[in-house]
Amino acid sequence: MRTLNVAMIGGGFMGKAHSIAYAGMPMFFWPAPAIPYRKTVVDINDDMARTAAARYGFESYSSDWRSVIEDPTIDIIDIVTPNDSHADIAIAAAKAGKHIICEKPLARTAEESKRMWEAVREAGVKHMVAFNYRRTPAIALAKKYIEEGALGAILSFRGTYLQDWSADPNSPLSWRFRKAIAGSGALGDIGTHVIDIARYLVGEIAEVMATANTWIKERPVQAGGVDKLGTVKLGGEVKKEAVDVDDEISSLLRFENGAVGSLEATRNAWGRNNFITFEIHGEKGSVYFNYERRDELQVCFSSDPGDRRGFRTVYTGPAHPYGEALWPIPALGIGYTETKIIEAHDFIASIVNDTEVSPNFYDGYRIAVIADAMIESANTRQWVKTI
Ligand code: SOE
Repeated sequence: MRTLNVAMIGGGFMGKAHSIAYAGMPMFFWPAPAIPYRKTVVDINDDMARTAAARYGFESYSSDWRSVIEDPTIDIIDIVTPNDSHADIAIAAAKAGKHIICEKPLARTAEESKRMWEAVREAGVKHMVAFNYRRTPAIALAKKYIEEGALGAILSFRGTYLQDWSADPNSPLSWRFRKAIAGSGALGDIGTHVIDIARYLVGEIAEVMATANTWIKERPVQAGGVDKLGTVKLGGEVKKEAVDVDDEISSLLRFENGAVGSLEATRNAWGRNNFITFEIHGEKGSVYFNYERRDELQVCFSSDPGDRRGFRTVYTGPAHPYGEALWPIPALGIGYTETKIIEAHDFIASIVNDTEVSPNFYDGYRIAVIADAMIESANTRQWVKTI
């Protein structure tokens, strides 16, 4: 069986998720398309790189990302760093002929994302952007129903991504609240997941009209270190600095195929944790999904007899997308890890079989165009076209 050597750049939370995915992928998908070998992990902090190598099972570590790009034994560059370094690393990796998987959002802006897409296209390498949630079996099942025509023509999409980890004003000002590093706030971090799901299920987004708000104008500064996603609070005399990104985005959507929709994303919604939801209405039925109950897809078909019509629950399992590879009984429990394992599988299969995988850097670029248009619309209070 072929082995592909992985160099992962970034040793934080997302590095953990990707490492588990490489280790677990052959356990779910057998025979595996290839075995991903965890060769080198890179972090600019030498201590973190050493710890990540030991903890995440990498053969070696480094604090210099350029050294792994120059290393001829590396097949895959995996980018799990903050957003401001994605473009430099990905463009250098493409020029060196490496296949690339990059965490979301692809970059800070559409302009950066476009340069990344052009670089991978010119190099002819495989590329993927890690919008993992579309690989939740229940979301892939919604896609199957839509493609089979079970919902008829799609009329509307209502999507949300609500969290509360930054609702406390004492949650520190990590890189996620700095425009220069993150590009945008809740929009880029989590709203882009909903854009990905909307494009995947309904189609290309043609026009947006948005509002953006920054509820907490300044936050205590986190001095270096890993972003702890609000689990650490910095109160008292700690220095504060201004937040220059959105805490919340709300947008109306018009799709190229005539469907309409809405998107809301915030990290300030007390009581909501990973509340990714969508409800889709078609001419012949509806589906509803909530990631906090991610084994379930709620469905309602107009063909159901009138006295039985209503939403019912399909629990995903072996009969559904990815079901044969996952667990043998419906509702045993799909998690974040499983979505990352499926993502790693589909990326590695695209390398081995020389096929295109989605979402790729083109999708990442399109998502960035739509996100930038939402910010423009929030500033101008006008509809903004995205194609
Ligand atoms: C923080 O909001 C975050 O870690 C996002 O960056 C991830 O993409 C999301 O899946 C979980 O929440």
